[in-house]
Parts: sequence; C-alpha cells; structure tokens
Amino acid sequence: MTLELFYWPGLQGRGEFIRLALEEAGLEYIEVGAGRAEDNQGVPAITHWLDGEDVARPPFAPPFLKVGSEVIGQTAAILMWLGAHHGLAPTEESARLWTHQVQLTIADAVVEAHESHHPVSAGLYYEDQREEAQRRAVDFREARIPKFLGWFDRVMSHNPAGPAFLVGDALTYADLSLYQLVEGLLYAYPKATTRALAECPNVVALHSAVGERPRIKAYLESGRRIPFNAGGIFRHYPELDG
Ligand SMILES: N[C@@H](CCC(=O)N[C@@H](CS)C(=O)NCC(=O)O)C(=O)O
Repeated sequence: MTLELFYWPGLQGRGEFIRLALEEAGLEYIEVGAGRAEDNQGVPAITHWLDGEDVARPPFAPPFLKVGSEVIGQTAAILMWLGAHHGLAPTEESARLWTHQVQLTIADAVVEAHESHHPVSAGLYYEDQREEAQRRAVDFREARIPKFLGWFDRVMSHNPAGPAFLVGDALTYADLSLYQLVEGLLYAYPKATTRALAECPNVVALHSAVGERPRIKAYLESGRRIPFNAGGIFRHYPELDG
C-alpha cells in the first residue's frame, strides 16, 4: 500500500520528521502537497482533510499521513504508528512508551525553535516581532538549546543497552528525529548549537551515524530533500544567533 504524506509544499517543516522515518523504512509514499490540484493533490487536497465538512476526524494541522482509509495527524502519533508497523520502535511496551516520551520532548524543542523567531504570533511576519524575537532567542540559545541537547545526551548515557541510541540497542524513529532536530538547530543557530554540542558527545555521534545510514544518506544526496529556507520552522537570522 502506498502511503500518502500531507505537508505544505516547499518546506521541510515537521514533514521532514516523517520523511526520514519513511525513507529509513524504505516505504513508498506520495508527497500529496507537492502534487497538482488537477490530480486531486496539492494544497487543496490538504485543506480538504483539514476543513472538509465530510471529514469525521479532521487533523488539526499538517503533517498527516493517510494509510488506506485512516488519516493520522500529529507528528509524534504518525511516528508512533510508523515505528510500530515498520520496525522503527521497540516491541516491549515500556520501551515504546519511553520512545514516545522522547519524541514528544523533541516536539517541544521544535515548538520552541519556531517561537524563538516568532514569539508573539505565527501569523505575524518576523519583521513585526523582531524585538521580541531578540529577547526570546537569547534565552533559547543560552538556556534551552543546551538543556534540550544535554537531556538527550543524558538519556543516551543512561541507556542500559549503551549510548549508541536513545532507546535500546537499535535505531528508532526518535533517533531519526533527534538527527533532524540537530540539523535544524545547526542551520538556525550554528554558533549556539556548536557550543552546546561540544558538551554532548553521544548526540554528536548519533547525528553522524544517522547521516551515514545507507537509506538516509541516499535520501540526503537524492535532491529530494528540500533545503532549509526562510519559510520553515528552523530559520537562520544571524542577529538571533550568538
Ligand atoms: N503538534 C503538531 C503541530 C502541527 C503544526 O503546527 N503544523 C504546522 C506546520 S509545521 C501548521 O501547519 N500549523 C497550522 C496551525 O497551527 O494553524 C505536530 O507536532 O504535528
């Protein structure tokens, strides 16, 4: 069955956390948002599921994944499903729950990364909240980036199976998402993130290892990965880094 990923075209955004899991699992998927309206794809297909009167369980926002007749929203829920059905999560219940907790913490970090440049409203331009962003970004880069990355590093240090992965002795979707979080932070806040990573050897090693996994490497080099840009969650405003 071909899976259908619904995400805003032209952006990595939260869609990228799903793409990395789909790629690592070797699954076939359609990027509905990038398709044409004439083919029942593109942005109208996304808004149909968000706003359609006939949709009983509308997702709140992209990304969402259509699996047959089922539509799964929320990045962490999509990954929980992919992990369970496609070998990217532990089988034991407590380890699965722990993986989900780690993923939700990554989601918290992603929200804060976005709010660091849009602290007042996602509906306003950056230029209209630049002063507030300056203040918010100082705290984000000085306190929050080190706290989040330090916590992931500690989770790996405390992993009874060893520090190679966040959970257990094999790759999970949370490892892929931590790779993406580090990528995004390095793009948006290169100075602050490099400084924080100097204290996080496990996270650095995981980031390198994920980038070298054959399917992930092939995807990164394929030209299909959308570059980070000024419309995404992770944005590089040099004046916010330091
Ligand atoms: N908690 C959701 C957040 C989803 C979300 O905020 N999606 C963004 C794009 S990355 C969006 O389109 N938001 C529209 C809105 O919040 O109104 C998740 O992790 O998937």
